[in-house]
Order: sequence, then structure tokens, then C-alpha cells
Amino acid sequence: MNEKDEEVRCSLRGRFQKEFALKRGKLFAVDIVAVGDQVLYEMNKDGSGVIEKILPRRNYISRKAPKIKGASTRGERLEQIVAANIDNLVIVSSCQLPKLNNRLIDRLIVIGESSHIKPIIVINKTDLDTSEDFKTLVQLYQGIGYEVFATSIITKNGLEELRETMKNRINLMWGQSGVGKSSLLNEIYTSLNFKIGTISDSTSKGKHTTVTSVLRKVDVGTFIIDTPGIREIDPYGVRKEDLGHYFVEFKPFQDNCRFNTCTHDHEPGCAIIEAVEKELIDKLRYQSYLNMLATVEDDMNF
Ligand SMILES: Nc1nc2c(ncn2[C@@H]2O[C@H](COP(=O)(O)OP(=O)(O)O)[C@@H](O)[C@H]2O)c(=O)[nH]1
Ligand SMILES: [Mg+2]
Ligand SMILES: [Zn+2]
Repeated sequence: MNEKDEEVRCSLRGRFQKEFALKRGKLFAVDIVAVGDQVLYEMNKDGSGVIEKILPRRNYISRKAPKIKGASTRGERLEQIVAANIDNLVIVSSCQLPKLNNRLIDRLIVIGESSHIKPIIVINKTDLDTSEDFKTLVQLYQGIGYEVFATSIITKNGLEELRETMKNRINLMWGQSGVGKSSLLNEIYTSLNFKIGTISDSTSKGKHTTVTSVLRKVDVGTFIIDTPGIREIDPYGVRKEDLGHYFVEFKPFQDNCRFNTCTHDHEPGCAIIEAVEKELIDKLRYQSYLNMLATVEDDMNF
């Protein structure tokens, strides 16, 4: 999209591809240009463009790229940039269908925190939770400083507030299939017409067609990126010793651990474990931390 909001179809100049792919000695897997990138391009006579330069990214989200058939990567998982230059990572979950999954929310928060993108938490389909169990998580996340929106496209609760937070921002929507990302966007921005999945689509795996993420302008200064094709959420490049930094409520305690290399797992004199015991840090969050730490040890460590 150019400054006049016109779409210009661009290709990437061949000689740049290699250069970008090997930037900083790191090999990028695919998609050298990511959704949200700002680029300089030259116009062809036929109205199409050729990208000359990708401007520096103020932030980006990446994940471990799917393995490429036949590529010689020495078993290493490459980095794939999902989107760039984002203001809000809108983490969408639902009370039911699929049911609320705090571990997944915590993983996505780590992705946001480690990429310097503000996580916003949305708990959708509150109409399906008559006992209002979701309120425990609302309190938990608000208590550690996050903005939380409890929404429903049936009762319309929370929609106006969410719209206000997304206003004048570039918002990346992320969450499991079926939680209602497209439905919420269609409700909030009536100009949109995203395809809504049926419940059976979202519960039966393997039926998904991979669709590329697109940036859409929904209002003056307001953009959204829906990520329909993305299911895997392993963050790329999060190191074991840094993981605790992305659990924001650990901050007041972590300098008090006996060892400065403390992973807050088993070490004696760990101030985080002590804070969990004193209920100053929520157990659910600590469990998510341990759960992620195990993944980091397995294959995120490099
Ligand atoms: N009861 C209820 N159903 C919802 C709500 N939001 C979405 N849905 C339903 O959940 C299903 C999946 O929605 P969709 O927007 O396609 O989810 P996405 O995969 O995250 O984009 C559809 O059947 C929607 O009608 C809600 O707030 N309450
Ligand atoms: Mg969708
Ligand atoms: Zn510790």
C-alpha cells in the first residue's frame, strides 16, 4: 500500500533476495519481505513495483520456520518472520470451543515481550461461560499489568473497549483457530468480511487451507493483521536464561536469587520459587514458565 492507500503489487529484485536472506550471517527461511514491512520501490511502466529496499524493522515477530523439504540446513530450524512493525499483539482466546488455555496465552505473551510488542489479552465467547470462570484469568492478567478484554460477539461485551485499544495502531491478531478472531474483527470493523469458520472446521485438524497473512487498513491509522495460516507458536531465539525476563511479574524478585544464572527451576535460594510459595507470583504462571523452560532446553537453546 502506498501513501495514497493504493495497493501496488511488487516483486523483489532478484539480487536482493540473497542479500536479505543472509543478513547478519543468519539464514532466513522464506518470505524475505514480511507483512508490515515498509519498503522503497520503483514503479514499472505497467503499474507494478519492484522492491529496492526494506526499511529497518522497529520490531518483528518470528517463529521457527517449518522444515523445508530438501533444504540443507544441517538440522537447524530457520527463522521465519511472521510480521513486522507491530504495535499490539492481540492474543485471542475463548472461554469454550476451544476452551480457555492459559499456557497458550502465556506462550504468546512471551513472544510479545521478547519481540518488544505490547501483548493485549482478549478472552472471547464469554457468553458460553455462565459460571464466569474466565474472571480468574482476567484478574490474573490485569494484576500483572496487562490490558484484558472479556468479549462476546453475542452480548457485544467488551467490543467497544477493544476497538478503542486497537485504534491508531497496527494490531496483529493471534490465537488458536476457532477462538473467534475473524468474528471479532467483522463485528468491530463492519467494513470487513472475514470468513468465519464453523465449529467443526476448527476442531477437525488438517482441514485448514494455508492462507497468507495480510495487513488491512480498517480505519484511519488503524491496521490489523489476521494470521489464519499460523498454528505453530514456538518462539524463535528465546534463550533459557532470558525466559524469566518475559514473565513481567518476576522482575521485582529475580535479582534476589542466590545464583545470577538461576533458572528458577530447582536452584537453592531462588527468590522466584519463594515468591510463588508466598503467593506473590501466581502458580499458574509459574507452571507455564516451567513448561516453557523445558521447551527452551530441548530445542530453543543455541
Ligand atoms: N458463542 C460464541 N461464538 C462465537 C463468538 N465469536 C466467535 N464465535 C464462533 O466461533 C466460531 C469460530 O469463529 P472464527 O471467527 O472463524 O474464529 P477464528 O478461527 O479465530 O477466526 C464461529 O462458529 C463463530 O460463530 C462468541 O463471542 N460467542
Ligand atoms: Mg479466522
Ligand atoms: Zn531463581
